[in-house]
Amino acid sequence: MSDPIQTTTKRIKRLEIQGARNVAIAAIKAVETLAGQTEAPSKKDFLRELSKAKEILFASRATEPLMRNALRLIINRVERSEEKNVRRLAELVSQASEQFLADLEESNKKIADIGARRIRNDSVILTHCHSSTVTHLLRRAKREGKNFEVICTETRPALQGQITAKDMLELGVKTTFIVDSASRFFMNDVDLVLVGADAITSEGNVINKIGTSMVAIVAHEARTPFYVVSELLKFDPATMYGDYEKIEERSLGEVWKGAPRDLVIRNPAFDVTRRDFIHGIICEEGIISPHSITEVMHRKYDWVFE
Ligand code: RUB
Repeated sequence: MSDPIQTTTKRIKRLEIQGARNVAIAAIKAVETLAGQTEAPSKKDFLRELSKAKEILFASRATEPLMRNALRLIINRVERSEEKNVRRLAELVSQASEQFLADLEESNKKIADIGARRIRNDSVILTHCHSSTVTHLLRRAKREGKNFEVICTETRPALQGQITAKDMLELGVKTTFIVDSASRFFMNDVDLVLVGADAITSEGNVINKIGTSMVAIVAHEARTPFYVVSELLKFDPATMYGDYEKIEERSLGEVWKGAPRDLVIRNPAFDVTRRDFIHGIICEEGIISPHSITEVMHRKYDWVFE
């Protein structure tokens, strides 16, 4: 039997599974499969197995609080249960996983409903990288009969902008593909910038694909509204207690294969966009100010602070 944790981790590291939401969904499913296959003789052994799986998945990509919040919640259910029978505990993992996935789906739907209203007819929207949440919102707007164009940035070095561009063409949306550094060139023609999020800090800053903060600054300078489209559970509670969100650094070969020896290459996967450049976070609770994030989290998902 193949190891679901190792298989999923490999696919996440290689970006075959990308985007915070898809990463979290894949990690949840891997843990659910592991629980279904477990041969742990006792609750203690089962918990040890789950904890090891969690650590391996967390290490697959450092900047993924949605995955971390989900797996903590699911494994906590087992820790807190009075149940001793491993089979029944495995069922508990399955139930908690399915519930989390259903809630995530519901949030995604609400975000699309709310965000689609922000799309004006005949507008031009710029997006960076590939966010399944942004794509879902645009799909909803299109289905509602809104007419709009999309500009996709290439998103060096892994070129996730190509995924967005293909999604948009499939929707029948007029799509323009540009290199990242052309963002300012086109910004005056843009009505709205929509980007996803990997993490939201307690101060309301947003971490997303490298280059997002540059797009935000450019949008600010051009007075173009810049919105983050994100499930609230991308909030990282550890930032509340002083931790910085870790920024993953990826392989140098992604930037320049066969680069001269002794050349220093850096390849951070994400950057931080300050809340001052964000008009609003479009989330399942509505369009909120990034300043209100901890208040909203306490109201809606108080368990993340436990
Ligand atoms: C993807 C990225 C996406 C967010 C949000 O980076 O930065 O904007 O993850 O995506 P990578 P979603 O390709 O390195 O994973 O809305 O799908 O969660």
